[in-house]
Amino acid sequence: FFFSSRRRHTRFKCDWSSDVCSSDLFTHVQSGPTCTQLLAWFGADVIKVERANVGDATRGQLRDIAGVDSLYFTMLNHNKRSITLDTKKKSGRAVLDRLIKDCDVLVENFAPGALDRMGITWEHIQSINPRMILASVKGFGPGPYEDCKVYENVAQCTGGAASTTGDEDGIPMISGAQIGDSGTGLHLALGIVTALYQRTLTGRGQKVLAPMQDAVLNLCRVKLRDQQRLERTGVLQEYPQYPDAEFSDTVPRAGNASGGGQPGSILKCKGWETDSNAYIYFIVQEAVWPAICKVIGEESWITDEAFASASARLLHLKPIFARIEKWTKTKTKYEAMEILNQFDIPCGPILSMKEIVADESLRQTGTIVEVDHPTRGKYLSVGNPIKLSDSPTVVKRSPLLGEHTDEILNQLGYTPQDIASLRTEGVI
Ligand code: CAO
Repeated sequence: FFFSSRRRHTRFKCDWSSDVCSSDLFTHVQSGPTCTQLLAWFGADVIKVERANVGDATRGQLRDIAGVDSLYFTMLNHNKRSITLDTKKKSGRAVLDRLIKDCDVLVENFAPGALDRMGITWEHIQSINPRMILASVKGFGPGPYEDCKVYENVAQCTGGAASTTGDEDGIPMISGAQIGDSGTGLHLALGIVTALYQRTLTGRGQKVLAPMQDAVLNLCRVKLRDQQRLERTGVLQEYPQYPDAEFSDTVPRAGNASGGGQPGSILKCKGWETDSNAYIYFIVQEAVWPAICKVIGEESWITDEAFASASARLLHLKPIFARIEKWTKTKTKYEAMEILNQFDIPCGPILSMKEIVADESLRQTGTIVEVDHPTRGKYLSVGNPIKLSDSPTVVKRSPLLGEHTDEILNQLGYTPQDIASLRTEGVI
């Protein structure tokens, strides 16, 4: 993936209102494509470089329709163009060098060392285009594991998420949210935008590295906070282990307890016996404690010393949530939400993917979009979750493998004869 202010004035057309364009190079699977998709949504011209006849492995993974690009691929590669290129062949490398010359940012998330093995070292890139920004996702930063390949769940484990997620007495747990892949892609996108801005001041490109372990740890910041609190005080009062169980010397898993200063829990709602998502997340926010007591019919708890203060309540969270749940079980999660909202009590229903898909407001804001694809037909995707008031995102379908090869080569100055011979050589 690349950005270029120069290209805007030369061969590549930029549809960004600012002076930066981009093309995507060498991202595959999820982390890199998440990053470049975001940049594409913000108007960057993203060129996805894929191996001829092979493409990003995710095109064929988890397929729901035979022979058609998977949802895995289509949902991570909107608004991009695709060129096929064998960068291990001499003439393929020459095309790549042309791209490096003309583009601004090269984004890659290959296994460690793969780019160097291709001969695309930082020195080589700099010699062709000193303004180039080289942005990489790797599993780990410099250290004992820097040469390791990493996938999502490995990052969740090494970044501290798995050891701090799960039932209090259960095994480490992986989150459904792709914090290792998509989370790292988000971090990388911010690094790229920052490097681009710095380049406007210095005139020089730089390397941007987002290691997956580091990104996950950044998202687990509160757990490192808790580790230090535990070492100092020996307890974590808002954790479900308190006050009955012993704490060890490391942050335990906290089930569904709220990580913040306001205790929270997942509570059953009407229909929980048959509906696996008939639950609500309920937060006992200090400011609304009197309102909570009134709603659940325990007005005496407003002044009862055992419950009146937040610190006193920490000793009785289990009976408090059990009593609130007695009330939530009499309501559906939506009824409970409606009543609790009237009193500004923070809560949220546990929404299934099916319910989210049906959410009209998410469709209206473009966070859920319907996209048409030439071989797949219509499918749903998550649109740009970041909203800019002057720059609304238009989500365009992902490219077919090599769909823009000729167009891009032509923009780079290759003639139809050149393109034909690259095709005969098996380079594109
Ligand atoms: N032309 C020629 N060769 C190409 C090419 C092209 N257009 N595109 C890729 N290749 C080659 C690479 O150069 C590499 O060759 P070498 O092994 O000879 O150096 C080879 O294809 C495979 O690349 P890879 O090692 O990155 O791919 P993999 O499937 O073995 O590993 C992954 C995948 C994700 C584990 C690894 O890329 C990785 O650790 N990436 C960094 C961390 C990351 O982003 N993980 C997130 C993955 S999403 O869960």
